[in-house]
Amino acid sequence: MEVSDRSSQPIEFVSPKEYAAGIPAVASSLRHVIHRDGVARGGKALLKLNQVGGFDCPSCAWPDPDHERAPAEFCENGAKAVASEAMRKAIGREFFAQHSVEDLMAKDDGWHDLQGRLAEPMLLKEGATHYEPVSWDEAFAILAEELKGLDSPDEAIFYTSGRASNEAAFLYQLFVRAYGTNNLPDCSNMCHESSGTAMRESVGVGKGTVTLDDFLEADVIICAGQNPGTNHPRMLSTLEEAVNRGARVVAVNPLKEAGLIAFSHPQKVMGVLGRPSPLASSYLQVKLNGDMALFRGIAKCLEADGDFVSQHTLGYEAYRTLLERTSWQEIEEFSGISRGEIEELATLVSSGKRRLITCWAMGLTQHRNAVATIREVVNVHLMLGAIGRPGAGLCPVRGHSNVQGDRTVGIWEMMPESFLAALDKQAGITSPRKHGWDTVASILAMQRGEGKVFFGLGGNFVQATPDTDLTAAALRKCRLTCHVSTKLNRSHLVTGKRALILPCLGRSDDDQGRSVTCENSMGVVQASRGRLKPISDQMLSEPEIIARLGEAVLGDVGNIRWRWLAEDYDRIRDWIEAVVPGFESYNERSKKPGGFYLPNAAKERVWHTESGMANFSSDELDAFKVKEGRFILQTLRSHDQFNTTVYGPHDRYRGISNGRRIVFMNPQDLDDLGIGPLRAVDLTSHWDDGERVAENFLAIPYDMPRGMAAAYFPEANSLVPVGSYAKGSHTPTSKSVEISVRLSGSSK
Ligand SMILES: Nc1nc2c(c(=O)[nH]1)N[C@H]1C(S)=C(S)[C@@H](COP(=O)(O)OP(=O)(O)OC[C@H]3O[C@@H](n4cnc5c(=O)[nH]c(N)nc54)[C@H](O)[C@@H]3O)O[C@H]1N2
Ligand SMILES: Nc1nc2c(c(=O)[nH]1)N[C@H]1C(S)=C(S)[C@@H](COP(=O)(O)OP(=O)(O)OC[C@H]3O[C@@H](n4cnc5c(=O)[nH]c(N)nc54)[C@H](O)[C@@H]3O)O[C@H]1N2
Ligand SMILES: [Mo]
Repeated sequence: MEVSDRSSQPIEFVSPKEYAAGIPAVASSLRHVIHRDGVARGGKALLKLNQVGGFDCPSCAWPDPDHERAPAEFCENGAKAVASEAMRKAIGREFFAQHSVEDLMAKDDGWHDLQGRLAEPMLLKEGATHYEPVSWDEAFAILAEELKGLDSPDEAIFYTSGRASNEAAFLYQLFVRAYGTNNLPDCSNMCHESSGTAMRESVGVGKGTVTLDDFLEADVIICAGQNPGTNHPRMLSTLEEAVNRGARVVAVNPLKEAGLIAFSHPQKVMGVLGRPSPLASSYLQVKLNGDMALFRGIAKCLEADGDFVSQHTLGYEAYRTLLERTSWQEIEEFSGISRGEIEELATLVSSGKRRLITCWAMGLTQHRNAVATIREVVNVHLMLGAIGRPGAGLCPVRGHSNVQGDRTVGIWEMMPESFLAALDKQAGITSPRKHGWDTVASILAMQRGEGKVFFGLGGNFVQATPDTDLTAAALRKCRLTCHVSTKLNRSHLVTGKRALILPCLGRSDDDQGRSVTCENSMGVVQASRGRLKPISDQMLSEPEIIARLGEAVLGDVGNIRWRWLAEDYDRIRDWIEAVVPGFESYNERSKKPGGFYLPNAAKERVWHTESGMANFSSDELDAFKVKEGRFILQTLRSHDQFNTTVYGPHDRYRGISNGRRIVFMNPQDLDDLGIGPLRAVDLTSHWDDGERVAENFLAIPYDMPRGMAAAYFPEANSLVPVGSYAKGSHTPTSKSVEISVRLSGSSK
């Protein structure tokens, strides 16, 4: 699936920026809003973004301040997300009559996003070249025919992307389980699954244990494997405030990312006119996948907090022995960081009150040993007793705005028995107990011909998953693929025999005055209400779509009356309250300004692990290694995209204009290969089952450790083998792919 770069301008690169935000960020937000014809709509929407009584930003999951909120409580990339969703342009029957599926396939992802909002249900009939309009009734009849026609409910796959509200997600999993399967893969499988798995094993809770207030009390904040300047820009104001109060920020990242170096607050006069404030006081350019070694090294230097360790933990003795056995040589070699620097960091985190927060994102979760790496981070916190007290704790920084909430309310292929039993009692059904397929298993099941109907509640499966060509072929084997979506994407074009597009309301759209709820990265649940008049009367809300699906496929079963539930979301919230602990007085509390915190046992030092204690892990030290002459490739986000939605062709902070098909490499490595800047190269990935090639990436010299490479997601996804995933969490290893690099046109 090769798609060329849209931009007709030549690719340019200049030195990367040394700070994030400031005037260019403000200018860029406004440009995106205006460019997408949404001046009035987009502008109006921005005023309601993240305000009490307004709607939750559809971009990342970083929390809103608990106390006072600024009049403009959004960032440049939140503005881009809103501008993309709030487009006035509608695409319906004329658009699809004009463009065949094949035509649309040849366009790039950025072009798809610019076309506008999906405005009416569309059907691609078997053998047809074009989508045509279909009524909602007919669409549900087709879904019912296909889903009822399967030999087993386990032949259907129900994917979720993390933008779905709690109400939509709860109703969806209710439908899927009443239908009879746990095949509920979600974007989280590719995202923070490793964090959930690791933290549940270590501390009994799969979620972060800190709040925004903790950042203001922390002494040290480590940001490992994340690029907040682009992906969580509002986090920079939190970090800035923490630094102003005396905290030290330590960045751990193979790439020098502008947002971690310094920050200029775009919404403060000082920030716009004044100097950027430095953020990271030290910047460790770790090797890709070297974090386990780095944290092992820190632990090796620490003196444990004896009281905490004896009262709250198990496994310390074994871990201590392992620490002594791990050599500095291995630690330095795997991490690429010198013993001296590690010792310095260890002194920093163990001085004073030992108030340490560690934040991480995809740089830690998308490796083969991701679970072991995150457990190693937890080990350090356990040694310091740096969890469950003010200013200290674990902070996996979530991606999608409601990915955490979706999991809380049941989107998981293996929800625990306690949840299923409560669901069954409330709904009067018997949920299946057999675990379902996660994302990787779903791809393989479709490839084998065992997954036959694919339904997506949001997202862009073919572009988000690894091994693009293999996944595309797998989807094409389905009898039906169906997507509930706001915007056109490639998953509408790589279809089963028949395909449906069901257009839904987005976060910013007025849903007859109704509000939904979302849970942010720190466990705060609050109401979100869109205010923009929907651009078409043919769009339905997600809960309505699911209710009508339930009605068409199952009819009212047990205690479930689909339409009644979806008419008034208070009723869905009452059901969530009855099923999920922590949602007492849900309706009342979620409507209060600022919402409410869900309980988090680990934060209270109550350990819901099997042992009832927090567990040290003792995994053998490990790092991804490649053959001599090869490189480790990570796939990452540019500044102008939200996952598979491409807003533009630039990556401002990294100094890139007009191109996405590029590969960043160490200048010395490029020299050794005789590859000059901007020369076209072919990338070949190597895996047990053979090679995958992606052609014509332009080489960009970049400040990063030797032997490493970086290219954008989703352009480089075709190189990630579906069989390469994290042990224990099945998260594709999007940050460690073994590749070789050669000039395009040359033989090996
Ligand atoms: N604007 C915008 N916001 C977003 C998104 C978006 O696409 N656009 N996506 C959302 C989603 S779903 C998510 S999950 C988050 C993603 O947020 P991030 O995790 O920040 O996203 P990535 O671009 O994948 O960045 C990974 C970072 O980790 C570093 N890294 C890679 N490998 C390693 C490693 O082995 N060790 C260390 N220490 N660092 C490493 C990379 O150099 C890069 O800086 O952002 C969310 N927010
Ligand atoms: N190689 C590589 N692959 C990766 C990653 C990586 O770092 N590298 N990151 C992974 C991560 S962290 C994630 S989270 C996944 C993301 O995977 P997904 O969540 O599947 O992908 P998105 O690009 O966020 O989905 C975008 C689509 O969602 C639809 N959409 C937007 N808003 C709404 C809404 O309100 N309702 C509905 N129904 N639809 C909506 C739009 O049609 C849009 O085209 O990708 C993963 N894939
Ligand atoms: Mo994500």
